[in-house]
Amino acid sequence: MTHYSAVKPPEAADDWTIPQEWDRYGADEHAMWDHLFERQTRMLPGRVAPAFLEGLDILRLSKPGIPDFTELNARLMDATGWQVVAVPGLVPDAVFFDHLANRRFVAGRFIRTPEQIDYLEEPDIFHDVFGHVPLLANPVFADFMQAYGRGGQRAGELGAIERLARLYWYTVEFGLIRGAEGLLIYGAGIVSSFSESIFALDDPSPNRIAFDLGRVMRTPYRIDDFQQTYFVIDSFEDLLHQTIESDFAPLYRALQGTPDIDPAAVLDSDRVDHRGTQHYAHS
Ligand code: HBI
Ligand code: FE
Repeated sequence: MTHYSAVKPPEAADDWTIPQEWDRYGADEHAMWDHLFERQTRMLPGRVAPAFLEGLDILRLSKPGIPDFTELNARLMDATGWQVVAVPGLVPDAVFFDHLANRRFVAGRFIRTPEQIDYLEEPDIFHDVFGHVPLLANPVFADFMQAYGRGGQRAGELGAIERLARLYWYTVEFGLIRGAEGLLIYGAGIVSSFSESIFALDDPSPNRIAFDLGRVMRTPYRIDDFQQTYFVIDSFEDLLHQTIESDFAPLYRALQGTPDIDPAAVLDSDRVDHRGTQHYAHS
C-alpha cells in the first residue's frame, strides 16, 4: 500500500494521465535507457521466464532509446488489447485500479539520473515499461493484471487493499516462477534491477517458497531493500486460477485477526524450494 498525500498536478487529466511528450527526452535520457536495456537483456536469458523474453520484442522499436508510447501501444494493443499511459508518479490506489481494470498500465515518463542508476524511490519509465510491459503482451498475464485491477476496486470496499497490495508485491513486482530446469524471475521489480536479478535467484540469503494466496496476504514486505522471501508460482495459468477465479471476500474474512508473518519466516506448512540463511538481512 502506498502512503502519501497525493494532490493531482494541474496538468494531469481527471484520470491522472499526462502526455508522454516523447520529443522532449534528451540524448542523455535515451542513452540511459539504452544502457539499462542492454545491461538487463545481456543478463536475463536463462534467468527470466520465457514469456518475458517473448514480450520484449514489442519494446524493440524503430527509434533508439526510450520507447514512444504511440508506437508501443500499437503493438501492445495488437498483442493483448493493453495500453500504456503516462502519469506524473504514484497515483492513488483507486485511480491505479481503475486503469488496470480497463487494461491501461500507468507508467512514469521520467527516467532515472546516473546518480539513481541502481536505486530510486519512485518508479521511472525503465522500471514501468521495461519491467512491466513485456508480460502484458502475454495473454494469460494480461488477464491476470486486469483481474487484479477489478479485485482492487472490490478490496477498497472491503477494507482489504493492503492484503491485495501484498499479492501484487510478491507476484507482479517480485515473483519467481518454476521453469523446466529451475527457478526463473518474472516480477518487474526484479527484472528491471541488475543486482536483484542475481540476488533473487542465486543468493543463499532469501527464502524461496511456493506461492500460496492466503500465506502471501499475511506477509508484509519491504520496499527499500532486497526481499527476504520470494514466492514461486508454477505457471501464469496457475496464478490466474488461484486468484482471479475465486471471490476474495471469504478469504479476507478468514484472514481477519490472523497475525502477520515475519517476512523472513519459514512455516511448517510452507513448500520450501530454498530455506534462506538470511545472512544478507542480518549483515
Ligand atoms: N501508482 N503509478 C503508480 N504505480 C503503481 O505501481 C502504483 C500506483 N499507485 C498505487 C499502487 N501502485 C499500489 O498501492 C496498489 O497496487 C495497491
Ligand atoms: Fe512496478
